[in-house]
Amino acid sequence: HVALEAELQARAEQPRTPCSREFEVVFHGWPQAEAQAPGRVNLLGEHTDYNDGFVLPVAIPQQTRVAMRRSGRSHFRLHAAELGSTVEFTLEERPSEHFASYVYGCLRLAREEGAEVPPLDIHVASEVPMGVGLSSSAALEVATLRCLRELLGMKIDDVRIAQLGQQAEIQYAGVRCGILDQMASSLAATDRALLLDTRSLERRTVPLPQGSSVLVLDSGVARTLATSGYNQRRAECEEAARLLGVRSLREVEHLEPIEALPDVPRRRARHVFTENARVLRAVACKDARDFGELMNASHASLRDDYEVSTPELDLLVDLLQKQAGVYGARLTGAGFGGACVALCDEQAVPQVAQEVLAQYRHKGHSGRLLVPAAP
Ligand code: GAF
Repeated sequence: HVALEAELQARAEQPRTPCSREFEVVFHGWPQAEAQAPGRVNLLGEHTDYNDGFVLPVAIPQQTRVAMRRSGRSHFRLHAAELGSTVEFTLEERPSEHFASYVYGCLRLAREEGAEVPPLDIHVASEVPMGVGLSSSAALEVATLRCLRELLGMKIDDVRIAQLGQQAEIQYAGVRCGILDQMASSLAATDRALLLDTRSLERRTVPLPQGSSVLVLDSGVARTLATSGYNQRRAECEEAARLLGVRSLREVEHLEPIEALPDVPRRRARHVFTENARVLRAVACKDARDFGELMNASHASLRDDYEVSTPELDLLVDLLQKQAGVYGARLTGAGFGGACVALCDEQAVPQVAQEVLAQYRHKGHSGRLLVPAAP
């Protein structure tokens, strides 16, 4: 306890970050702990994680920052630009604001993990674009849990943090997600991709193909159906696994039994099967063009077999794929709107972004550049 107090004191004497300065403006005192976590963009391996499959995300530069202190009050106070005002709650009454439910979920799960969680003042500042498929919610969960680990001296590692974040999403935000986003936010770096086996959680980092760089553009179309459509896809995969007599679609070793299924389970399972294979082939690619071809094939599979694309995503992906300097492009994240990711010649990134966004605008849509982040 004494060591913890000394540690907190030492922290209190550290230079102030913008997040802790904002905390001070809101709560009139300094935070006792601060942590951050990035969003992610998934290069390949979409809708495979809840089927025990492979994923290949990379962290993005944008971060979510969380600052906290013990409040000495009877309730929690949570402040974030996204909330508009300070939200108050106790651990026994769930806040009605959707954004607050992610933080609330983490607090509850930290308590279930054995931590004594006293009432806290919490400030959240996020640069991760929300609602576009770059895991703003996972960044919030991981940053919140990291901050709690630091403040309360919790003995949990980065994998456990990802698992608790996933539970916060499932139990408190109503999305039956896999573990891709939270593992990426907790463990991925921006300069190498993270190859993750979501069944065993074995992982290793792999370099991007030489001379290539990642570009992410927002289609400007808010994700619709993201929650209901997502949970429905998951249920369809579970049904396909049941029909095939396996615990998860990861266990299917050949395409033949999948091709014999009725229409919907066949197409859902075929996407998962071929997408897992694409991830494993991609990490063996030396040439960016081969990697890009796999991304193009992934988009076609997500559009035709998995049915999570939209006309705007298809248009933006098409414009990207036709642009010189682009090796491959696809929708990224859950789909139903949101962003596209492209693998580009690193020299060409600014020009590709400018030209594709102009063409997209010309067709009556308003997209925007998300990664690399505008200065
Ligand atoms: C969302 C989910 F949160 C992830 O778990 C993953 O399933 C992804 O959609 C699709 O690949 O981001």
